[in-house]
Amino acid sequence: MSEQRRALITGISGQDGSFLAEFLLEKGYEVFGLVRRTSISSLERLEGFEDQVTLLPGDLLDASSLMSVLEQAQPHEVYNLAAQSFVPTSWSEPVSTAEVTALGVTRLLEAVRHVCPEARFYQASTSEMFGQAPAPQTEQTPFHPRSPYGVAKVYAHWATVNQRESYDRFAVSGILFNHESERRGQEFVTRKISRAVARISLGLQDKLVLGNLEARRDWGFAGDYVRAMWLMLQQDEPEDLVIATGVTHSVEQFCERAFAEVNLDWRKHVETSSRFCRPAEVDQLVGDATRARELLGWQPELSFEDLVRRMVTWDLHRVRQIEEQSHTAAPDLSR
Ligand code: NAP
Ligand code: G4F
Repeated sequence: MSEQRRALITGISGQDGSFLAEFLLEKGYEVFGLVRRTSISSLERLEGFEDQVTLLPGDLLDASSLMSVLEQAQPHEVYNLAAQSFVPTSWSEPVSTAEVTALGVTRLLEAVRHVCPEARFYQASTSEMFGQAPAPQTEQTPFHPRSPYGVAKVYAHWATVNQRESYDRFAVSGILFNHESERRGQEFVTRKISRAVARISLGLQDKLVLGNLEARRDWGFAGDYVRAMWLMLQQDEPEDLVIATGVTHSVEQFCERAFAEVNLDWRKHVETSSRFCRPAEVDQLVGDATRARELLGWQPELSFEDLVRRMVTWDLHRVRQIEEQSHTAAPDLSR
């Protein structure tokens, strides 16, 4: 009988980490997740399968913790999904973003090289690295990042390529375009919209304030994208790939679609404010994932329309649930 495969996921508490953990468990992997200490638990996304994964304490800022986690897990595959991933925060905290999102990757690559050099390594790269480069963007498109986050990810991308070229390691960088789900953080625009649509339709708020409505993104479904991550590590040869749907929509179009799900006119509820605009914007992202289709046989399954419906439906359910709980909760007299 062959040995059970072991995978270590950094960023397991995040959107992608939770989908990837579920995916790998279904494939029969033993799954380890690196989690950092937070003042309140950030493991909500692992609800329902938390007891099937082994969580190990560590932080991309702390090299010794990475060595210790790798020694305990002895993984065959390492998926580095941990990052300070919210683009606006990278302007308010550029140095800490670089520490985690750029240098953190070097710390992890070096730790893997010393502890388990045979482990295959996946780096979560991003279409933000393309920035203002003309669309459609492919593996050959030169990078022109427009945020400290994008700059940090370009460093991490090349650090991964360099480990591959220097030490003949299986290390790859997946250049993923925006992917969303009901597990997306509430500060990202799609989830901000789907949640507000739910609250507005239930009469809990009236307005939604956004920034640039003209920005265009190639939005896919996170569940489809973690499948591509795994496929990239199953190839005979390591290769960096673009993962995208090839279809782009504006923030305005996302609003229109989401409000239409609850039969509301987005124009009556959406306002804009410069507060949510960025010092430098990425105007348009559209990925060409031809190479991934050829090599991995990968293509997205959920359409833009189904993605929006899924997110709005989930938020309607969730907001109703929270409302019901707040009305039925008994006062806590013990404090
Ligand atoms: P996410 O939901 O923001 O998750 C980020 C994860 O990183 C969380 O688990 C977070 O842990 C962890 N983390 C942050 N700082 C850390 C540190 N110092 N040490 C250890 N862990 C740390 O992001 P996501 O959307 O799942 O994205 C996953 C990865 O793909 C990220 O690297 C992101 O930059 C990249 N990416 C995302 C997209 C997209 O559209 N979603 C597209 C391209 C690339 P806590 O729970 O403790 O905060
Ligand atoms: O949802 P966003 O914050 O995602 P963004 O900046 O594209 O970054 C996400 O995707 C990247 C892949 O390309 C990842 F690497 C990154 O980690 C993250 O997951 O913003 C999308 C667009 C932007 O153009 C922004 O200016 O929506 C625009 N927008 C308009 N109003 C807004 C808002 N974004 C946010 N977050 N909030 C607004 O109110």
